[in-house]
Amino acid sequence: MAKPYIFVTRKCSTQQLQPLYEIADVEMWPEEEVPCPRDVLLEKAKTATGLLTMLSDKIDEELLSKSDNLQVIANLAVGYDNIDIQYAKSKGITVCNTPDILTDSTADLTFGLLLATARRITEAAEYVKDNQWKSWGPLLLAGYDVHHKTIGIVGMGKIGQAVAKRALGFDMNVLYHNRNPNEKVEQQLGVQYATFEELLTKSDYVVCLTPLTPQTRNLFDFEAFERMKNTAIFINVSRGAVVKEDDLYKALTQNEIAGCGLDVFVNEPISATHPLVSLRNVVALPHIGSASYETRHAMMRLCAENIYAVLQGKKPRTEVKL
Ligand code: 8YV
Repeated sequence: MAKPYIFVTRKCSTQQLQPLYEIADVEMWPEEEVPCPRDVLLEKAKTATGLLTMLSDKIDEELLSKSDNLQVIANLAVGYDNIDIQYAKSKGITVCNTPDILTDSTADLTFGLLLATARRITEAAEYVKDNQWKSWGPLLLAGYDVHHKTIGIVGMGKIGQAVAKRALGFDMNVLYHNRNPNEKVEQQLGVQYATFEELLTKSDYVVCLTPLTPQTRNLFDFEAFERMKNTAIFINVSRGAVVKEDDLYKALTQNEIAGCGLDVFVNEPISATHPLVSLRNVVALPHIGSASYETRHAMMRLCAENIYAVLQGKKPRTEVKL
């Protein structure tokens, strides 16, 4: 019997994918940073038994309808808004993601981005590197305090809770908004539920960690930014499309808010000419929420483990449920 064929859409560590090589023919797109072109992905998917995909791969009806051998898709991310889950399920394809193992790394990055934006850390480091440090003034590169301020977390899932724990370590007052209040989390962490509007009005730091769904698309529009304090800082580590980027630009240039830290954008990758990047009070990162060696390797191993399990007729560890 022919071996299963697995296509991996970006260069990953073969060591982390080792179990797959034992049971399947594994082909990997050779580039780490250049995405596999759409036509190549469509072609490979036609015969693949398994796909190991990234967020930038659009796994839609066009692709899935022609992938008659496909049994499993393992997405190297906790989010899966790049995959038509409903359609995949209707074809009997198992879809897996990588939850939990990236929670702490993503929370670390979120808090780091918050600190960098509030205290202008990246700007200050560039100031020294650009040889601009010629003298010293009492308000040179002054930013905003983080400790003892109010943070409002939109999306109190696992990453939201991990960010809340870090915020509590900085003596912050923690508000959160979620589809439903979570009493257990409130009791465990001492955080407080707020309506979306209340959270926007009261928070010094508004942190977006909600998944992208039809309900959360464009959630942060001009009206939302207008509600925030003029000294508020907005942080987005979820998905770019949760924000109306033109409205965010307008809010920043009209001083509706004081700054923002963004790890995600509507169309990634962005270039240095992106209007938001041109602003002094914006810290922009290239979607690196979970990008530590330890976590990305663990994510690769989990993807491999999930594909392996499905191909052996077993239940994968982390299947996306509808
Ligand atoms: C991914 C992410 O690792 O997990 C997610 O949903 O956004 C990141 O952690 C990255 O986008 C690679 O697919």
